[in-house]
Amino acid sequence: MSRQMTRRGFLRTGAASAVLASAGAIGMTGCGAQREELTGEAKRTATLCNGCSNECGLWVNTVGGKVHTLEGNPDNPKSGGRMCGRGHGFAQMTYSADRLTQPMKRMENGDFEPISWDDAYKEIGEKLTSILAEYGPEAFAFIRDPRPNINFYGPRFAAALGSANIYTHAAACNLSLQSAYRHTIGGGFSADLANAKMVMFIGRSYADGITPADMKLFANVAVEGDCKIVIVDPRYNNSAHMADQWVPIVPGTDLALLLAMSHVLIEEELYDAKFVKEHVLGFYAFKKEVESFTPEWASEICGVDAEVIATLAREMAEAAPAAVVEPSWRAAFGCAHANSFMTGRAVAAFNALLGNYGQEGGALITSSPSIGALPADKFPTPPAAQHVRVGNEEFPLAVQGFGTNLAVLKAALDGTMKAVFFYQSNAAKGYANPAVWEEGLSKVDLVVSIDVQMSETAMLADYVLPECSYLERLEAVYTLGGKKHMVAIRDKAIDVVHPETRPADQIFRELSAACGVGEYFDFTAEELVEAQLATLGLTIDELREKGIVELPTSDFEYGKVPQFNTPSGKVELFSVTIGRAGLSPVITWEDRKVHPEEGEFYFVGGKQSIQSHTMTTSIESLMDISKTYDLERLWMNASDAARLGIAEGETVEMSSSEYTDTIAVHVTERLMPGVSMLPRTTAVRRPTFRRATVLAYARPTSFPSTWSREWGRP
Ligand SMILES: Nc1nc2c(c(=O)[nH]1)N[C@H]1C(S)=C(S)[C@@H](COP(=O)(O)OP(=O)(O)OC[C@H]3O[C@@H](n4cnc5c(=O)[nH]c(N)nc54)[C@H](O)[C@@H]3O)O[C@H]1N2
Ligand SMILES: Nc1nc2c(c(=O)[nH]1)N[C@H]1C(S)=C(S)[C@@H](COP(=O)(O)OP(=O)(O)OC[C@H]3O[C@@H](n4cnc5c(=O)[nH]c(N)nc54)[C@H](O)[C@@H]3O)O[C@H]1N2
Ligand code: SF4
Ligand SMILES: [Mo]
Repeated sequence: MSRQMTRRGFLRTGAASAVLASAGAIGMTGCGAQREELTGEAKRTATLCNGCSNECGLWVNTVGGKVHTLEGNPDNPKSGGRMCGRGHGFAQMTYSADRLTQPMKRMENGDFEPISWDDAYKEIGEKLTSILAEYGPEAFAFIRDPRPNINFYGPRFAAALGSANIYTHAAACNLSLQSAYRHTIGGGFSADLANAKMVMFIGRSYADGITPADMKLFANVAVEGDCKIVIVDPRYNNSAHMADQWVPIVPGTDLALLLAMSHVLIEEELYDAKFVKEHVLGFYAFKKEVESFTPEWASEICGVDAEVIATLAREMAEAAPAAVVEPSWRAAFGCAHANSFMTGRAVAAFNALLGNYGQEGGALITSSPSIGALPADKFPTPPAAQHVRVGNEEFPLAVQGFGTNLAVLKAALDGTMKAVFFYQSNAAKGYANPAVWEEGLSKVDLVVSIDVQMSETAMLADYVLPECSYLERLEAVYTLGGKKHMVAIRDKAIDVVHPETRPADQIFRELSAACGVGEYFDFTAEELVEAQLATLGLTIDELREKGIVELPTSDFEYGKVPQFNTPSGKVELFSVTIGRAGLSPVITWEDRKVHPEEGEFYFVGGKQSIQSHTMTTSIESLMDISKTYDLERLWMNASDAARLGIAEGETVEMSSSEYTDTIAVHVTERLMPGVSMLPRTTAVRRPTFRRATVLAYARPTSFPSTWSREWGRP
């Protein structure tokens, strides 16, 4: 106990300074080479960060029409008055020399040349309409990062052209996990960390894959609270510092742990029998299935001691219903492994055995507000597409709202996908198998990328359309679900820095007209926001003043078992739908697809707290932090390093079935032996960007005004 007190005492200072580092505002236009005194009128505009999918609420302070500082909006539950370093850093994109400043067209020789907006629209419109006429609307696909503005414009654009092929990046993020929750409990859930007595995080690190409000809550609970926090991760991640227990696990075997913990609850009758009787379908089939999944069995597979597994299960049962396995996000079972879908089902099942759904400190299933129908004369709805979305037959269990972009890649490779548009997506570098995306896109007749910088996907496009940065545009309204229902605004804080960049609403208005379907986009962003808000009884001025407004529509109540949106209305441990799709109808064991052979390592990734995917790699200040703190090394356990005679900082060659490269090693005790870990973004080597780091090869010393396709390749 005294050790625990000391640890918590120590953490108090540690966590406090970590939070402080992300609090408040930092100067922005002062970053980088040109420090500039700002003069003129001071203004404050409500907006939402675009540095990652958390969309934190911000106040942007401008002076004389230039961005001065950013601050987290305290009323926004996602930022809780804070921003993370990435948010401050990514805002610098607005003034970055790496910005796209005009539309670009790829020429026959592969180089890019500027083209006027009018010519770009005309050429894209002609090519696209002739593709649709020849091959039908199923030969066109649209891939986007799913955020409210493009969730409005993207599907509308595809539908106006008659295509059902609309996808998100989820097949590179959390599609397996979300699909598992969809078919087991009807949708996603959140962990009520603030009120829990015990929480298990499986491959989820709030201190690495950051969202500021969650990070603050985590630090508070860890330091002040009496909640037991368990981190299950092959590495001692940055959240583990604040946790009570680190459980190292063989990557991709979390399912064995969950099944064995379920075995213990059932075998020792520690589960919530009342909840199971009333709200669970397929309990007896599951019980029979897990009979042989003892802690000893799991231990052999996942490397966690049998006694530790049994104890964790008993402790969770003891703390239930204020105990929960957190839903996790990407790395562990978002999409990484052949058994990710099954692992997600097992998480949902274990929580059901705890009877924690809807309970204080348990697993919360909440609703989201919805915007009402818009006036049909001004905002006509395009007719429904007359074909089945490409991929739906092959991947029938994928969450409908996401779809699977892998189906687009497959159709591109087999030559049936003729036109692909990307919005705020860097599939060719950021999803998986960049070489395969490059091959696939090279077979597509028309590739269009809408981005703010010349991404690797843009490098493979025929046309690149430069959007203005998020600080320079007004967008469709953002609704936030959860215990409270809210609505937030991303507003225009400054005029465009580069006159030839345009916001998405304008791009779709003009592009749709060039494609002959302009009648579906005949409104401005302001008109759209006003119409959307009118359905909620709000005005744009109200929202502009506060940045975020609470709606009275949430009916969340602790202690109320939620409605499970499954065919049976129950938690489905046995699913007819899943069985029909050719997978095991009952939750059971499945192995990960590959295991290392002699001399090989397991390989995992984890976010760098200061980087977002590929998109921050051209932000100088963020890259400086990564470099200064050597965050871009390949982690290796000290015993492995000693065996191989590798010293800290030494450069090694790493090789997989897909890729070979050299990298410096970080020798550490914070990783299980036999596992290697590469922080995300390290893998992004970009000769195209002058500020990109970790470049092993020569790169242009000055930023070129035209881009050569060759530079896109290492
Ligand atoms: N800094 C930063 N924060 C972000 C983002 C970002 O780009 N940068 N992006 C946002 C987005 S889009 C997402 S999806 C989330 C992702 O959030 P997370 O999924 O939490 O992100 P990661 O850091 O990739 O993974 C968390 C941990 O999983 C561990 N892990 C890897 N494989 C396994 C496994 O098989 N089993 C177990 N138990 N653990 C494993 C890793 O070691 C790592 O410590 O982050 C969000 N926040
Ligand atoms: N190895 C590895 N791969 C991963 C992950 C990992 O942890 N490791 N994480 C995965 C996860 S969780 C996710 S969510 C995906 C993310 O994958 P993506 O959604 O593709 O994210 P990024 O790679 O950051 O690319 C986003 C693109 O959007 C552009 N952009 C930024 N702001 C704007 C804007 O205002 N307008 C427009 N039009 N474009 C803009 C950026 O310049 C960038 O080119 O990556 C996945 N891939
Ligand atoms: S977590 Fe950071 S990068 Fe993501 S939206 Fe919030 S402030 Fe921006
Ligand atoms: Mo993600």
